[in-house]
Amino acid sequence: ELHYPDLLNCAEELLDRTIARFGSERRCLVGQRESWTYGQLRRHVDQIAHVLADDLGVRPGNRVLLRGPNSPWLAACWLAVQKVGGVVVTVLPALRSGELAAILRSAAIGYALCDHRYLDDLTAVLDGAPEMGTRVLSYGGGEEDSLEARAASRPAEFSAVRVAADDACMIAYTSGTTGAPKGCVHFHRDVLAIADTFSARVLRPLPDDLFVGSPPFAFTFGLGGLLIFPLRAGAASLLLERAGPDELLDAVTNHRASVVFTAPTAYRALLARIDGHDLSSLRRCVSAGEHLPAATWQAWHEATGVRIIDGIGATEMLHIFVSAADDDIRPGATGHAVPGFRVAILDDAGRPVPDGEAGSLAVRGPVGCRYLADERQRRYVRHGWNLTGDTYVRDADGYLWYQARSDDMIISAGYNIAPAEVEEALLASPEVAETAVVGVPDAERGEIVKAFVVLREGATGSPERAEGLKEHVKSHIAPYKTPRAVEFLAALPRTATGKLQRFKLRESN
Ligand code: 3SK
Repeated sequence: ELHYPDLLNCAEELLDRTIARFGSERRCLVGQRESWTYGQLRRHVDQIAHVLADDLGVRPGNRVLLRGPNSPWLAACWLAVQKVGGVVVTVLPALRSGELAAILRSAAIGYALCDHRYLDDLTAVLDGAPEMGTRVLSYGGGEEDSLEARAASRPAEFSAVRVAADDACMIAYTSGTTGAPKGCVHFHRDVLAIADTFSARVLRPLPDDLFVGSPPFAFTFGLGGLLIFPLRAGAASLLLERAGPDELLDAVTNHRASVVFTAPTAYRALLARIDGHDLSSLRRCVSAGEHLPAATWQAWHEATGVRIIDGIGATEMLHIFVSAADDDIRPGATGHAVPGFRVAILDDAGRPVPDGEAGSLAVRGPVGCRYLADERQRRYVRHGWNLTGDTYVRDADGYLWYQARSDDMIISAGYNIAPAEVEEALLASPEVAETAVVGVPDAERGEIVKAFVVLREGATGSPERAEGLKEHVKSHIAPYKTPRAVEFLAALPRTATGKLQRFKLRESN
C-alpha cells in the first residue's frame, strides 16, 4: 500500500525531497549542450516557475503544452509546470499541424513552452486558433524574449504550490496504433506511484546510476524511465535529443551509462552494431512498448551479460504494471504483477479464465485510466479493472505470457494463433532482422497467417527464401501456425513512438 499526504506536489517530491536526502551537488541531468547538478536543475526549475506564474499568469489547473526533444531544458520545463500546479501536456516534436491542433483544442491549452527549433509550425497552428489565446515562449535559442533569458533574472527559489495528491498534473496522449488520440489524465500521486512500484520494487536503481534511453518524454515510458525514476532515486539521466542505435551505443560507451530504457526493436538494432562498443557499465536494461521475444532476450544476455527486464505498460496506466527482474525472469514471459498491482485474465464475460487459457489482461492498482472526456473510458475500465486490450496466458507458476493485442489474434480454420509465437519462431532464424505476423482474409480458412519480414543486411528476399522461412517456422512450432504467405519489406510501419502499425500491414493486402 502506498500512502501519500493529501496535499503534495510531485515536482517538490522528485526534486526538493531528493536534494534533502542526497544533497544538491550530485550529477543530475546530462544533456548534449548542458549538464546540471540537482542544485542547478532546481534553480532552473524555480526560475522557470517564476516566469510561468508571475509573467504568464499560469494558475493551478492551467494546461501547459511542452514541445521539444528530450533535454535538460525540457525536463526543467516539465518540473516547473508541476511546481506551479499546472497540468503538463508533452507532445512529440514530430507531430504535424493537424495533430497539434487536435491536441491544443482537446486539452484546452492556454500556454506553451516550445524548443525554438519547433516553434514555427506551433505558431502557425496557434495563428489559426486565435480564440484560444494561447501564450507561447520558446527555449533553447537564447533570444531576448526566450524562456531562458526571462528565467535568468528571476529569483532562484520558488515555493511549490501544494495541490491535492489527486489533482491532475499531466495529460498524456495516446493514439495506440490506430484511432483518434485519447488524452490520459494522471495525478500528482500517480507520478510518485510509478516510481514507488515498478522502479523501486523491480528496477531498484542506485544513486550512482546513469540512465539513458530512446523514448521521448511525450511517451510515458520515457518520462518515467528517463526523468521520474532517476530523480526519485537520486540518480542521473543522460538525455539524448536523437537516440538511434549508434547514439545509444556511443552514449553507453562514452558516459558509462548503467541503466537503459528502450524497446525490443532497438535492442535488436543495438545487437547488430554492438561490435567495438564497451557496454560493461550496463547494470539494468528495461524493455517495453512491444513484446520482447525470448530470442532477443537471449541474444542480449549473451552479448552483454545483462538480463533485460521486460515489462508491459500503457499510457492509460502511466507506466509498467507487469514485469520481472533478476532470477525471477523467464525469457519470453512478461513476468507477473508489479508489487502494488493485481492482474486477472478474463473471458469476454469478465470471468477469470483457468491458467493456461488465453484471455484479456485486466489490471488494477495505484494508477488507472482516466480518459479526458472520451466515451472509450467505459470500455477500458470495467468493474474497477483496466482492460488493456492485450491477450495473455497465465501459466501454472503465475507467469504472464503475451499472445497478441486482443484485436490482432488470428483465427485460421478454427485455430487461435498468437502472432507473437510465430514472430518468435521467425526471429530465431539468423536471416530475420524484424518481423510482424498478421491474419489476412481467406475464403477457405477465414484468415491465413501472413508474415512480413525484414531481412538482415546482406540477405535478399526471394520465393526460395520465403519457403525456407516457412520450413524454419514449421520445425519450431505446430505446422498449422506456419505462415502461408511471406512478404519481404525494407522496414515495418511504425508510429512516431516506435509502435508497430499492424493495421497498415493488414490493409496492404
Ligand atoms: O507501451 C508500453 O508498454 C508502455 C510501457 C511503459 C509506459 C508506457 C507505455 C505505453
